[in-house]
Amino acid sequence: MTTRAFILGTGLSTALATGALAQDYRIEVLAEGLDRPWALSFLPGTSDIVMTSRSGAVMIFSIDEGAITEIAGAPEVDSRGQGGLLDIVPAPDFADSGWLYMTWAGTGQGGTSTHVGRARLDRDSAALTDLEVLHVVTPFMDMPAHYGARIVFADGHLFAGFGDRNRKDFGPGHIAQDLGSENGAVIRLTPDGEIPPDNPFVDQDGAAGAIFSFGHRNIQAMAVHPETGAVWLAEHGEAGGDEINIVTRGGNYGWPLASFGVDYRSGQAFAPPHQEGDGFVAPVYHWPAGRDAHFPPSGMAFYTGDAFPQWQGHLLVGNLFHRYLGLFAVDGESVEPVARLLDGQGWRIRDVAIGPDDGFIYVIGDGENVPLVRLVPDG
Ligand SMILES: [Ca+2]
Repeated sequence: MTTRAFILGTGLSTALATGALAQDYRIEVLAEGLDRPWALSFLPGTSDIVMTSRSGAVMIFSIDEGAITEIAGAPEVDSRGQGGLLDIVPAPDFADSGWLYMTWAGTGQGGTSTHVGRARLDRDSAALTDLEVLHVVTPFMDMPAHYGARIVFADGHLFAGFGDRNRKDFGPGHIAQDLGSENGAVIRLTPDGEIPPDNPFVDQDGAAGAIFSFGHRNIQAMAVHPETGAVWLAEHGEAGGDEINIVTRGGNYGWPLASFGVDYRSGQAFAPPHQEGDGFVAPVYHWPAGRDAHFPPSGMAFYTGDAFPQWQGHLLVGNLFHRYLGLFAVDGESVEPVARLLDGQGWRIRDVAIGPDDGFIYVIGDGENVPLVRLVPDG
């Protein structure tokens, strides 16, 4: 592969602490000046990366050419606050169907809501066609925050995780505890957007049939475990109390009735922590309260390539506020932090993907004027 010509620059080579997972790497900058990117995914069967911008743009970065092509026909989005065009994921049968699945904030009913849709990618015309909305999260709300919204395919279905729209009523009536609301929940759909008849709440009066799990605060990362096929996610706590969870059918993940975080405003706990016997699904890993130790997650990926064999099966999660990519050792359902990758770069991490051919680790920044980089083993 002759990829060096377009590389804009290389960063520091950073050795990890000693240990079985130690590995030097270097940082190669592939593109600069990106405007508010939110997601990146590799197009199956290619070395091309599809990316979104919260402004509403869909772009393809060709590793072979080192160039970005903007794709026409993206959905109309509301990019106020934390909204805009969010995740983008190719269908499992992308090679045949060309479907790209997306999430975005859209307007209606006097507010905004997270939308899930898909469109076919026509490479020849650099356009999306056949755009269709598959699911609109209900209810619409007037707060432009905590939309989620990641998508993964697992178990032959589409899973999407949404946020609680930043509701501050920390009681049992909270929207994340309301099975009639899809905010603060994970939904499960067929690839055509239908509600599967074996979803956990389809026969429950007043419940949204799409819901698969609930009691989540703001899901910003999802990934499928490469061996178990389980859906893992990371969600923001309030001030601290961020969590890594494994999604279970019908599970209540506790927000805001159980949390390791504290109220942003008062600094006081507003709920007991997750504990044995409270009826909530506890996280497999959580961060403590407070801004120093918290870990507001962004994108995540299990490492599955050959370039970093020590990291095989372990988990990479972006940390927005503290601006690094966390490497976590995973052993079954045990999760332990190992290293801070890309620490000291000065930009927030938004999403991470593993190159299917080269096994390198691809990362986009968050905010305005941020790069696309990759981590390549060194030494
Ligand atoms: Ca929880």
